[in-house]
Amino acid sequence: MTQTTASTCCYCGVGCGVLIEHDQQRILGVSGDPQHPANLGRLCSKGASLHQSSDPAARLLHPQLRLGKGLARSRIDWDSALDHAAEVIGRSIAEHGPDSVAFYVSGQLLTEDYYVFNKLARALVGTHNIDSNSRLCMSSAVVGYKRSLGADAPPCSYEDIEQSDCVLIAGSNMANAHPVLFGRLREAKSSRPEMRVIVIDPRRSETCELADLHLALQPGTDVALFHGILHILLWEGWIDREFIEQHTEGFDALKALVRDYTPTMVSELCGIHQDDLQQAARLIGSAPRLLSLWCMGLNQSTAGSAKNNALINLHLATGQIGKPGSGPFSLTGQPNAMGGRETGTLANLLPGHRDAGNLQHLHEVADYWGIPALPERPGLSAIELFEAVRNGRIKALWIACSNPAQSLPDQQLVQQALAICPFVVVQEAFATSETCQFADLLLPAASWGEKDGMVTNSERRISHVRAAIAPPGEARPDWRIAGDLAQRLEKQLRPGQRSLFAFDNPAQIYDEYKGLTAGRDLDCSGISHALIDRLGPQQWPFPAGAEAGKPRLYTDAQFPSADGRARFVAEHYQPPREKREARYPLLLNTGRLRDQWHGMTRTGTVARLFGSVDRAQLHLNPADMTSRRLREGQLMRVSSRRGNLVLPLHGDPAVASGQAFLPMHWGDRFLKGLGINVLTQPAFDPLSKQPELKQSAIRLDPVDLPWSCFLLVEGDVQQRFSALRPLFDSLDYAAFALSGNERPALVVRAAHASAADSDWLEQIDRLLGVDQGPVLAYDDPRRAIGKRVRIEQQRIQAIRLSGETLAADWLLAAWQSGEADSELRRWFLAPFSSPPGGARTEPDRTLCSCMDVRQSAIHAGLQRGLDLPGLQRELRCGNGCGSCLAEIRQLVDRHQQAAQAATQEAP
Ligand SMILES: Nc1nc2c(c(=O)[nH]1)N[C@H]1C(S)=C(S)[C@@H](COP(=O)(O)OP(=O)(O)OC[C@H]3O[C@@H](n4cnc5c(=O)[nH]c(N)nc54)[C@H](O)[C@@H]3O)O[C@H]1N2
Ligand SMILES: Nc1nc2c(c(=O)[nH]1)N[C@H]1C(S)=C(S)[C@@H](COP(=O)(O)OP(=O)(O)OC[C@H]3O[C@@H](n4cnc5c(=O)[nH]c(N)nc54)[C@H](O)[C@@H]3O)O[C@H]1N2
Ligand code: SF4
Ligand SMILES: [Mo]
Repeated sequence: MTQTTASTCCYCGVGCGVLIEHDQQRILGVSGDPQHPANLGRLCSKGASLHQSSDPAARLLHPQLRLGKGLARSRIDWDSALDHAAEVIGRSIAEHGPDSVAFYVSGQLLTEDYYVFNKLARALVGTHNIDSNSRLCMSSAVVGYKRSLGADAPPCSYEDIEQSDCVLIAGSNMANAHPVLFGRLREAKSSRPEMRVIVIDPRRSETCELADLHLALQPGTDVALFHGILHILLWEGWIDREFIEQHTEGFDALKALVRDYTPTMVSELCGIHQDDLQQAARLIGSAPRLLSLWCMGLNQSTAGSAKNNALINLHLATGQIGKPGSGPFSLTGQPNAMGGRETGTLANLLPGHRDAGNLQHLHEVADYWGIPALPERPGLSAIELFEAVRNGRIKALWIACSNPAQSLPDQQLVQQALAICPFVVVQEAFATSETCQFADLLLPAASWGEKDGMVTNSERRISHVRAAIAPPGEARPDWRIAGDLAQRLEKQLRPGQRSLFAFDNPAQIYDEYKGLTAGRDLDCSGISHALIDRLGPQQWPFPAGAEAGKPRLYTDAQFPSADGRARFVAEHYQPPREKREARYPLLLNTGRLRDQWHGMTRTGTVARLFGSVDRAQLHLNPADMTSRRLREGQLMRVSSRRGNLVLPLHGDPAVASGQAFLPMHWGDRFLKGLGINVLTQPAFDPLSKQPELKQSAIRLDPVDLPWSCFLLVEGDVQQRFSALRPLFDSLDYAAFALSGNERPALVVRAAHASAADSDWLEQIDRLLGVDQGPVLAYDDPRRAIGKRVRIEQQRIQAIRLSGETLAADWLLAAWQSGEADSELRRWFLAPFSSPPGGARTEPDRTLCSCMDVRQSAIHAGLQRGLDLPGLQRELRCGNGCGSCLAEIRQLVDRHQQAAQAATQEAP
C-alpha cells in the first residue's frame, strides 16, 4: 500500500519540505510539501528527482575491512568492524595521545549525528580534532556574524526576500544553488517590479537573469567594493547616524579607513565603471529596505572573513537590520550546515554556539556532560587536519558523510595523505565516492529517506527529517554508528563508569543536546521531535515555554555582545593569493551547476540530471578562445602550480576575459584524473581557515590526442560503470555520464595519444555486449577505426566507436530517439564515421530538467510559431522550478530576432 511521509530534501540549505511516497520497501516518488514554509510545495530539479537518486547498485550495503594497504577489503559483520575500530583507536590514543585521532564530518549530517560525534571526539577520545566540510563552506560566515553581531546567527527569514526593496546578491549563484529561493525572488520581483536586484559576481551567472545591476568585479575584490560603496554612502550622507551612535561601536576607525577607497580607486581596482559603482551606492543608500544574500563567492576566500564583515558594515551603517525585508542574510549551502554550527561541529567551536578556545565554555560543556574536563589544546581545521594526516601526526582518521578525495583543494596532497594514513574509516552511503578507495574500514550509512533527526535551514528553521523506509543491506544511521563505536571505546577509556552514549533514538539525543543551547542566543530548549511534529518546522530561538520561533533577530537593535552593540570591522582589502602572471595567465573560478550535487554520488545516479550538462568543461570567454586560436570542445591540458587535468573547452560569454570557470562536481570517478580540485589551492583565511576555492591561477597547453573513443550502453549502468571505469585509468582523457531517462545508459567519451590495443578493445566489447549477438561491426585496421552497434528490436542498445568519433553526438541523438533507422545502417557501412549531412557538433541538451524538455523540442515549438507562454503551455517546460526560463527566453528572443531579420531581408 502506498504511504506518504513528510520529510525534507537532503540537498541544499533552502531546506524544502518533501512528501515521500513509498510502499515501506521502496521510495516511489517525491513531491513538494505545500505545508512546509520554506518551499510551500515547490521543488527544484534535484529535489524533484530524489526518488530516482538511490540506485541500490551504487549503495554501500555491508561493512568492509582490509588488514593492510594495497590489500582488498572483505565483508565483515558490524560487531567485528566496530570492535576492530575501537581497538585501533584505543591503541592510537594510548601510544600517540588523543590528538593522533581525528574526525572529519559533514554539513549533511543530522543534528543528532553531529552531537554524538562531538561528544565522542571531545568528551571521550579527548581531542578537538573534529572538523567538517563546513570549513570549506560556512566558516567565514561564522566569523563574520560573530565579529560584527556577537553571535553566529543569520538574522533574517525567507519572507524578507518578498518584503525587500533592494536585494544585494554577492557571490551567490542562487539560480543554480538555491533554486527554490530564487523562484521566490523571481515571483516577488515580477509582482513588485520596483524591487531592485544587484548582483556582485565576476561571472554573469544565471542569477543575473534578475539583476537590474550586475557588478562584474575582478575576482576577490569584494572588500574594496564594499568599502568603496560605504565611502559614497558617507559622502552623500546616506547613512543612519542615529543607529550608528546608539547601537554600534567602531565607526570612526572604519570611516577613516574607507576614506582611501575613493570611487576612482575602487572602480579601477574592481574593474567596474564608476557609474555602476555610484548606482549601486545610490540603490543601497536609498532603499527603504535592503536585504543582502551571499554565499561562496564571499566565503571561499583568503579574505572571506573580511568580505563578510565589510558587507555587514553596510547594513550597520544604514541601519538595515532587524526590520522586515532587510538584513545581512548568508545562505547556507548544505541542508544542515546550520545544525553543524549549532552543535559546535568545527574544531574551534563547542555545542550551543560556544568556543573551544574559551575556558568558561569548556567548563560549561564538561559539566553538562559530567566529565572532569575537556581538553584545552586547540583542534585542527580541515586543511591543517589533512596536512597533519600527511605528515603522520594523525594515525586514525574517521570520515563521515563527506568525500574529501573529491572536494578538498590540492587533491594531489590530500590523496597522498589518505594513502599513507595508518587507519582510515569511511562512513558512507554510496560505494562510489572517491574517498571509499582509501578506506581501511568502510561502513555503510543510512541516507535520505532512511534517517530520522533534525536539520536547520538557512533561515534558522528546524525541520524533522523522517525516515520512510529501512536502510538497504546492513546500512545504519550515522548517530548509531558513532554511538556504537563510543560505547566500545568507553570500555577501554572509562571502564565501569556510566555510559555517556546510552541513546536509543534520535529524539532522546536531541533532548540531551538542546540543554546545551538553553540561555544562549540560539536557545532551542523548547524544541523537541514531538513539538515539531505538532507545530511544524520552527525557527530558533525557541526557548522552553515559547509558543513560536522568531522570524527576525535584533528587532530591538540589541546585539548578543557584551555591551549589546554591534561592531564595525575595519580591515583593508587584501588581494587573492594567486594572481594572473606570465606562466599562469588565467584565474580559475569554480562553482555549481543547477542539476548536480557536489561529488555526484547521488545526482550522478539520475540520468536525467545529466541532460543539461553531461561533462566537465573549462569555460572561457569566447574572445580569449579566438585570440588563442582555440576551438569549442578542443581538449587542452589545464595546469595550476599543483597539478593538471585534460579538459574540453567551452566558449562562454558569461566568463570575463582572463578568467576561467569549472564546475566543482567532477572528481576522479566521472572524469579521469584527480578531479577538478587537483587544480585548486589550499591557502586559507587567517581567521576562518576557509580555503580560497574560487581563485587559482592556471594555464592551458595543447595536447595531441588523435585517437578517440565513444561508448554507450543501456541497462545496469552502475555495474557497468564500475566494471568499465578501471579500463580508462591508462587513457589521457575519459569522461563518464548517464543519459536518457526511462532507459538510462552509460556514456563514455575518451581520447588518447595512441590507438588502444586490441586486447583493450576486446575487453570493452565484452563489457558492452557488442562482442557477439545482433551487432553491426565495421573495422578499418589501417586507420585504427572501429564501429560496433548492438541493435535489438530496432533499438540501439550499445555503441562502441573507436579511432575517431565524429558521429558520437549524432548516434547519441539516434539512441535517444529510440529508432535505429535505415540511415543508421547506411552510415554504418560507409568507410568514414562522419554522420550523414556533415558533422553535428552540438548535442541535444535538456533545458528543462524538471519536465525533461530538450532543446530540439523547444526549437520545433518555435518553428511552429509558439511564444514563451505557448511553449510553457504545450511542452510544460519551465513549469517546475523555473530555473530554465532565462535560457528558454533567450532562445525565444533569438528566434524572434532571426525571424525579423529574415522578413526585413525579404524584398
Ligand atoms: N545545484 C547545486 N546546488 C547547491 C550545491 C550543489 O552542489 N549543487 N551545493 C550547496 C552548497 S554546499 C553550497 S556552499 C552552495 C553554494 O552556493 P553558491 O555560493 O551560490 O555557489 P557557487 O557556484 O559555488 O558560487 C557562487 C558564485 O560565486 C562567484 N564568485 C567567484 N569568485 C567571486 C568573487 O571573488 N566575488 C564574488 N562576489 N563572487 C565570486 C562565482 O562566479 C559563482 O557564480 O550551494 C548549495 N546548493
Ligand atoms: N573547487 C571547489 N571545491 C569545493 C567547493 C567549491 O565551490 N569549489 N565547495 C566546497 C563546499 S562549499 C562544500 S560544502 C564541499 C562539499 O564536499 P563534500 O562534503 O565532499 O560533498 P558531498 O559530495 O556531498 O559528500 C557527502 C558524502 O556523503 C555521502 N552521504 C550521503 N548521505 C549520507 C549519509 O546520510 N550518511 C553518510 N555517512 N554519508 C552520506 C555521499 O555519498 C557523499 O559521498 O565541497 C567543497 N569543495
Ligand atoms: S532548492 Fe532544490 S535542492 Fe534545495 S532544498 Fe529545495 S528542492 Fe532541495
Ligand atoms: Mo557548501
